Amino acid sequence: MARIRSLLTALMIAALPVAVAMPGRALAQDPGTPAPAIEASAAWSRPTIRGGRAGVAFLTLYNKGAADRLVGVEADVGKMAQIHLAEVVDGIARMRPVVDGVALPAGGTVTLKPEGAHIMLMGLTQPLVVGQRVHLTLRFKAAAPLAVEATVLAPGAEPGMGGGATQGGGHGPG
Ligand SMILES: [Cu+2]
Repeated sequence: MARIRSLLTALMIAALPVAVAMPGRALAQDPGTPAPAIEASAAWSRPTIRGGRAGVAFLTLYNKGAADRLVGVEADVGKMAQIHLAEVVDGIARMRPVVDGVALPAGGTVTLKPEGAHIMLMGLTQPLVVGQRVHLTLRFKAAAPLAVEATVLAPGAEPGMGGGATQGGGHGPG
């Protein structure tokens, strides 16, 4: 009997640290969905000019995770949305679709803006009016799709207030 009792004691002592450690481990494993690796902020759009069939949208992306790329976008207005790059070539401003996406460096902030990469809303059947919300779905090479709401701001207005006025710096000349 003594042997069994000591064996039981030994088992209990061995089991004790495990039992104590369990609740801590359970707490450490958050069952909730992980926070998205990429955050969007300051999403805005512009009202369309009378009869205009194309709109634009801009936003700031903060990539908390590993290096990624913004590779596509969908919008709830118009027939299709594209990622465009505005650039000045030989003194002439022009824009073209970005086929390989926009680089989002790890830990970096990239701002889509009128003079750089932007979201083009094409084939609009209704004008975009001030105060309207445009719902965008951003698609990335690695990260999960991200739903973003862009507010149509009055002409001349930009989301200057509230921080996030970071330089994009993603596209150097040449
Ligand atoms: Cu464009």
